[in-house]
Amino acid sequence: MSFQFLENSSEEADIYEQTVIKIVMLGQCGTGKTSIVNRFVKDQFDPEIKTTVGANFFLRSINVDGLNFCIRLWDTSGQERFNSLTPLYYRNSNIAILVYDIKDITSLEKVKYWIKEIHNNVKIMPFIVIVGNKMDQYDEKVDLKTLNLAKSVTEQIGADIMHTSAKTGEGITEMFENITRKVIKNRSKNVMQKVDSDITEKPMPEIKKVGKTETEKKTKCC
Ligand SMILES: Nc1nc2c(ncn2[C@@H]2O[C@H](COP(=O)(O)OP(=O)(O)OP(=O)(O)O)[C@@H](O)[C@H]2O)c(=O)[nH]1
Ligand SMILES: [Mg+2]
Repeated sequence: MSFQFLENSSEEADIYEQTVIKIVMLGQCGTGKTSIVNRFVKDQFDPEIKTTVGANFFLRSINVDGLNFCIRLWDTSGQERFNSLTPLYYRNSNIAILVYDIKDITSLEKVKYWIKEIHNNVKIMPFIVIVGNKMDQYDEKVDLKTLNLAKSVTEQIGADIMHTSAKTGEGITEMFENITRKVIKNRSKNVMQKVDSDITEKPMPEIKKVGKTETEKKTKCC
């Protein structure tokens, strides 16, 4: 597990002054959670990216409709051996982004799993957003069934659905802007708080700079 901060220290200082939106990324191994975060935070895509070990923490500021927000992201591992740690990250979140792979219908099972899991373990449900990633590979003939199934899961729980490609960047900024608007609309003490009271959260694992993600070989994924 590691904490990752922006390289630019003045930007880092600024975001402590802003209102924080706490987001957790959940989903099956290999669906592209870390790639989505990397595209959003660093505007990068690494086709050789390694599987996440435990969870990594990211901060980024975002300006939506003229207002500044601090997005605080926990990117969790999809590996089952880390599932027991995951409540630490989703319990305190405003938004849970559940990522599925549009090329892999079985990744929707994990989406359903996390919906149940969160529902059973929190007092106040975060907003759930289901994100179908890898849209650059979308082929209607093959993938429409998966998309329709994802839509029906989404409708059943009254969540939002969005589609992205971490590879091309399609839909990534829009997705984070939309979920920020969603939180603003439902502003309350429960869903928003200042980052300075929040950042002291314990336990405090080692701090690393962006780009030195604690990872292991992709072959060990799931
Ligand atoms: N074509 C394409 N490949 C993607 C996209 N997003 C991620 N990938 C690839 O999918 C694989 C898995 O991506 P990760 O970001 O590591 O997935 P993850 O969900 O973080 O996986 P874990 O950390 O193991 O849970 C990598 O080979 C990525 O390069 C995308 O939008 N399009
Ligand atoms: Mg990852």
